[in-house]
Amino acid sequence: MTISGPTDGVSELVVVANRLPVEYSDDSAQARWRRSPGGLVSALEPALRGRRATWIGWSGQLPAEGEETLDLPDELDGLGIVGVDLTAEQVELFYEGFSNGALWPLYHDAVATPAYHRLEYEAYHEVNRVFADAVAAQAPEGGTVWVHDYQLQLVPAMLRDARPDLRIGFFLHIPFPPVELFAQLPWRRQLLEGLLGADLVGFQTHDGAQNFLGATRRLLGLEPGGDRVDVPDGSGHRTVRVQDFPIGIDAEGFDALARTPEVQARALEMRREMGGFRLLFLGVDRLDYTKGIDVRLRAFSEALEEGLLDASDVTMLQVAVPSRGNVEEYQRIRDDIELLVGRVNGDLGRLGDPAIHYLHQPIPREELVAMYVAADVLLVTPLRDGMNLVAKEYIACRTVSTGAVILSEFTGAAKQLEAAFIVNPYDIDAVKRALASAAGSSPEELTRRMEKLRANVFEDDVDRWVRTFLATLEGTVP
Ligand code: GDG
Repeated sequence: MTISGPTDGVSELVVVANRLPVEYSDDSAQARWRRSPGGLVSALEPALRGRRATWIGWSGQLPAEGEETLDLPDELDGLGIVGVDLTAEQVELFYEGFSNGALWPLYHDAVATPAYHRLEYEAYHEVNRVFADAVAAQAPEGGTVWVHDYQLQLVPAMLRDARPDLRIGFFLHIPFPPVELFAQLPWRRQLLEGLLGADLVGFQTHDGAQNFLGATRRLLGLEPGGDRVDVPDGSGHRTVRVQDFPIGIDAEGFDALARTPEVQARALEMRREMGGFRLLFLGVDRLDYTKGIDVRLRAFSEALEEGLLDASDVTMLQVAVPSRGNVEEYQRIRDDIELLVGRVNGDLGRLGDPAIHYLHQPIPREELVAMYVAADVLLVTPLRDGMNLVAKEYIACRTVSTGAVILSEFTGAAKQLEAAFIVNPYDIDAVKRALASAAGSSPEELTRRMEKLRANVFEDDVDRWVRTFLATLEGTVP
């Protein structure tokens, strides 16, 4: 494994995440690396602007035997880039194995059974060490480091050992489970101690922060108080702050894109293509078993069968973006969902007029925004979700304050978006009723709700998330 990129160590903020925010494009005469669109990099853009920053992560490259990895640029649009190279075996064991086969299901209420394999944990430890070493070599004296997400939970403590001069923040994008579940993990102590290497540990929700503090009490015997916990450090102790920082989106950016004539025209065209129906229901998710895609398909089809919704009046579009296709559980959920779509369309569709339009492909951003503009009702029914940005993006695109969101109570977003139609996704009858209720609400009622939702999304936007996290970490918030 090699580290590539600049080595002069002069950046002020170091961001560490499993993936680098870059992609290689060879679709033009000028093949080159460019910033990958969306995701964490757009979220952090405002914070990265105006200060020196370096991003450390894996480029996603897995060269075939005998091939070299492509050289990464040292810098891209002013952002320092440092690549961490991983082997195919490490990706299989650390990423697909421990991160996505053990931690992902465990942290999402074990909605799929987590698999704990010692070899995979060893690879997780090894790869976390590689990331920590890369950061230790890059970060300037006294600099700030922001580590992201469940793949890198051992990094904070490893980094503190090597570089006690650094200010270290960690943010978990997914839920942190109740201690009764977390306690299953054979390496629970190592992960808690890993996270406690940070000065600030951030979660999406208050519940996540409380679950973590509870785990430090129950499993490490610490005595957390308020939003802090003291941890032994040499002969004394160190205080770790633990708080919720609900992530937001670039609401103004989505709003502006939704207003462009091109997107507006495409939204109208989409509705025509889908039969010009009165009401369009929409779901957009990575194809993941936590997202409850089957829940909404069932509720929608039962609502049609029982006449709660009239098939000649409604249609549904479900986008299931391909994700983690090498992990077995993901292959199974794809089969389950596609079987269900086929059944519903077989039973309830008509020639040229399916009940459910289904796409299993990545969608360009403008097209996605046109879908948000076109849809009357967004269905967000995860069994558990850290936040759910799709709900917030849809709301930001409802520029004329129409439309409705059906939102699972088990998303982080439900804690903020109280004016949505909040549902328990395990209760199909309740989801069905919510569909009918959203479809039958008066325009005034929907506008009243949407105005509240838009106020939430515009106020707690991504800029605020970044500023609050970094200000807390850097000590300007007492
Ligand atoms: C994790 C947590 C938390 C998806 N497909 C396409 C596409 N996307 C974009 C969406 C949205 C993002 O990806 C998905 O974010 P979500 O929040 O909905 O879900 P996860 O991927 O599970 O994200 C989650 C999040 O981290 C942030 O902290 O909210 O709880 O699980 O931005 O728009 N964008 C485009 N084409 C696609 O096909 N353009």
